[in-house]
Order: sequence, then C-alpha cells, then structure tokens
Amino acid sequence: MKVLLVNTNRVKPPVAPIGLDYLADSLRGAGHELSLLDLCFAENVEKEIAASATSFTPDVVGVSVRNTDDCFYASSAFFLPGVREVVYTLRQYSDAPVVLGGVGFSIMPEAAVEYCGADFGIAGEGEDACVQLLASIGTGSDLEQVPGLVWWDQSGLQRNRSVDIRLDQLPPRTRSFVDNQRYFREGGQAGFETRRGCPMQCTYCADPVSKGRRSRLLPPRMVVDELSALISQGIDHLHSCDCEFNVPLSHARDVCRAIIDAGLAGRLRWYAYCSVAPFDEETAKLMRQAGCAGIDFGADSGSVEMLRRLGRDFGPAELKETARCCKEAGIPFMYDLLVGGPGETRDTIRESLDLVRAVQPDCVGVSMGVRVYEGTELAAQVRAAGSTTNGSCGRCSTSRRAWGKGSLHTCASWSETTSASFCPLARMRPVTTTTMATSSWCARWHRARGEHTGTS
Ligand code: B12
Ligand code: SF4
Repeated sequence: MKVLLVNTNRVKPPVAPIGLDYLADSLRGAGHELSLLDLCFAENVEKEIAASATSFTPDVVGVSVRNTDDCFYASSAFFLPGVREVVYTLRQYSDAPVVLGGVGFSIMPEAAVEYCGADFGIAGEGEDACVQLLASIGTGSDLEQVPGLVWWDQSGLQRNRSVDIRLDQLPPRTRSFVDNQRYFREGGQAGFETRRGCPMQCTYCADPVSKGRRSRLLPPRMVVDELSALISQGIDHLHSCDCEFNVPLSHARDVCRAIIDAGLAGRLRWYAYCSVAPFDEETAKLMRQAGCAGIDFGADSGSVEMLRRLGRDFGPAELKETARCCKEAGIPFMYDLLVGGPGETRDTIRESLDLVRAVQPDCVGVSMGVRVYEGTELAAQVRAAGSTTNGSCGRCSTSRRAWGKGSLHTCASWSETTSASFCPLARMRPVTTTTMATSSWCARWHRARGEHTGTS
C-alpha cells in the first residue's frame, strides 16, 4: 500500500518525529511504499498538504500527534485544533482513510479521534499495530484484532486492547525516513530509545497510560547500532526518549557499557531523564563515561508528605544522595519540582526550596501546577474529591449550580496553593492547576469546539 505519514508537530525548538522513523522501519519491512510530509518547517501548511496528497496519492494517511498540549500553564498551548485542520485539509485532497497515532494521542485516543474527525487511531506502540491495520484495511476485515485500534462501527467508537510489543524483535532502527540532519541543523537534538514503559506509581504520570506499566528493554546492541546510524549522519547531540533512563538501573549500566565498548562515548553528547531512585555513584560515573552531558531528574518535591501523595517512593535522603553521586561523577544535573499537587502548602513548598538550596543542582525547574491526565490516579482523586460529579463538590460543598454547566469549579480546599478544576463538558479532563492558572486548558477546549465556556 502507499502510505503517507504526516508530522504535525510544529513546536520550536524542533523535535524530530522519532516515532515516524520507527514506524517506517516496520512498514517498509512489510513491503509498503512510504512518503513523509513533515509540516514542522512548512511555510504554507495547506499548500504542502495539497502537493503531497495529490502527487503521492496515498491509500492510507497516518497523522502523528506527539503533543496534545504543552503542559505549561503560562502558555497553555493546545495543539489538537491544528491537527484537526490538517485532517480536514487532507480530506479535501485525498479520500484515503486517516489514522492518528503518537504519544500525545495515546493519552486521550477516543476524544482525539472524534475531535479531529479521523477514521482510525492507534493507541500505544505503532510498529506492529500499523502493519496489522494496513492488512485489515486491505482485506476489509479483522479490525477488532488490531492492537490499540480506535475505530468506528455503527454503535460508535470502539477501542481494542493495546499490546506491549517485544522491543528485541523490532527491525533494526535505520533512522533514515525523517530528515534528522535538518532537525539537527535547526537546533533540535535527535532522540534515541533504550526502553519503554514504567512500573512506578506516580499518581499524575501519563507514561504508564501511553507506554504500559512494564519496563521493556531494548538490547544494548540495538541501541548502539541506532546511535551509530545517527553519528554516521553527523548527528552527535542527543536526548534519550526514555521516560526514565535508569529504570531499571542494571539496564542503564548495560547500555552505558555497550556505548563505551563500541567506542562511541567520545563521539557523543547526550542527555537523559532519570528517576531520583534507583541511582548510585557507579551509574553516574558510567553515564558520564558514556558521553552523558546532563541528567534531568523528576525530583517533584523536598517534602516527604508531598512525595508520598504524588506516589513517589524516594525521600529527601535519596534526593541528597543522588545529587552527591552526580557531583562526584562530575555530571551536570537538574532537579524538576512539581508545585501545586494535592495537599501542597506554603510549608511544603518551603521544604522543596530548602532542599534544592541545600543540594545545589546545576539547574532547578519548577512546574507550576500539575496536568491531570485521564487514566491516572490523580484523575481518580480529582473525581473522588467531588469536583467532577453532579451535585456538590465533595471537598468544599459548593453546589454544582453555583459553578454552572460548562464552567469550572475552583476548589480552594484542594490545597493551599492549588485549585482542582474540572469541567463537566470536557472529555479530555483538563487540569489541576495553581490558582494563577485556573481553567486555561478547559477554556481552549471549549473555544475550539465553539462552545460557551461559562466562567472559564
Ligand atoms: C524525550 C521527551 C522529550 C524531549 C525530546 C527529545 C528528543 N530529541 O526527542 C524534550 C525534552 C525535548 C521534550 C520536549 C517537550 N515535550 Co516531551 N517527552 C519526551 C518523552 C519522554 C519521550 C517522547 C518520545 O520520543 N518517545 C519515543 C517515541 C518512539 O515514542 P512515540 O513518539 O510515542 O511513538 C510511538 C507511538 O506513539 C506510535 N506513533 C508515533 N507516531 C505515530 C503516528 C501514527 C500515524 C501512528 C499510527 C502511530 C504513531 O508509534 C511509535 C513507536 O511505537 C515523552 C513521554 C513518553 N514516554 O513518550 C514526553 C512527552 C511527549 N513530552 C511532552 C511535552 C508536553 C513536551 C513539551 C511540549 C514540553 C514543553 N512545554 O516544552 C516539549 C515539546 C517539544 C516539541 N518540539 O515537540 C508530553 C506531551 C503530553 C501531551 N499532552 O501531549 C509527554 C507525553 C510527557 C508527558 N507525559 O507530559 N520531550
Ligand atoms: S514520573 Fe517517571 S517514574 Fe513516575 S510513573 Fe512517570 S515515568 Fe515512571
């Protein structure tokens, strides 16, 4: 089949669509003919869609949704309206069915398919599912067998169960479909993967929702081959695309040793997200030797109380020890704080600030507000708090009528610094934010749907 893959991510600095590179290896392996429409640098999106759809005449179009929004309250960018525009424009120039996929998509698959007016979506990993979907479209059967597929039947949207694929059985990663060199020239680091999924229980995190709850590992040899493919294109600054590079620790060490043994360490500078625990001095030193130039740790808080509420299993002692290990190994590191979760008070914020002042990371990031994702423990807590139900808010007893249909209830009792907001109309379950940030996601969602947003 002729498959047009479209990258809709236009966020700058640019991030190369690594997911499409991986899909291409699998689809080519299955004998499909591919074309890439990368809209990241497009000057005229409609013109480029028209040119690509009419010249290539695809049988199927795959549209990637990496980010549904930017998870940043100050800007509150919502990207799905742009994806919907792309789908509508594609429809003007092609009759091919449109399939959505990508990590952002996988967090809210049914809502995104419906909102963007797509024919299909694949929630979760795309490599095997795409190949199976094309076979099903070809024969007109077995849609219910395609892992993670979101599809329409007479009764509405259906969603099949996602299946965790075996990473060691994937085809070699050639990194040859996307113009990674262009991204590199334009200031974007290339990505690489060593693992998928996360077994940890952080209450707010969407990673287990989109990538599964089991750690699945790529053989270090495959990682080294992929890095070599990028180096041979002149790309030597990279960012790991693992949610946490060091879960499990033994795999992080194995990957580092493989990079060192292959002689790639001196030719690479790479950065990684890591969990504060498990971590130790040996791993820090190995990462440094393997070319790691910086680690971004999800520290979240310096308060034990807050860390437990967020589902973290480490505390201030680990935060201090991990910082010590990085300093000992000479590896620059950053601590990311999450401010405004349930139960946050001025005192817990003070504890966080005291901790980072004491351990002196090279950089501290502070996220004001916590993005609430459907399928997470935090979403369940927001619901249980009563702000999502009819009647009154379970925490402060404000009557539902007082905040009105389609508007947002701001519950001051959620925490001293946070408002739990929920809009009964929004299917994407927008957000818990600090009082400063209340309601922006929801308002955008409704504006995009042309709906009245009440007090939001
Ligand atoms: C690494 C990372 C970064 C790195 C990227 C480094 C790099 N060079 O690639 C950096 C730090 C730069 C970054 C930045 C941002 N990130 Co980020 N990032 C990630 C992370 C951890 C990995 C993304 C990744 O590449 N995964 C590996 C690839 C292979 O997986 P994948 O894209 O999901 O692709 C698979 C499937 O989705 C599917 N698939 C992919 N495309 C398609 C297309 C079709 C048609 C189909 C059928 C299937 C399909 O098949 C692929 C293979 O199985 C994710 C969380 C996660 N675990 O995925 C967050 C994540 C994607 N980031 C997120 C955000 C918000 C951002 C920022 C907007 C933050 C900000 N405010 O600046 C920016 C955006 C940058 C940009 N230009 O887009 C959010 C998006 C949330 C959302 N609501 O959509 C995520 C999910 C984290 C989170 N839980 O909040 N990020
Ligand atoms: S925040 Fe990190 S450690 Fe926690 S569940 Fe998400 S990916 Fe796992």
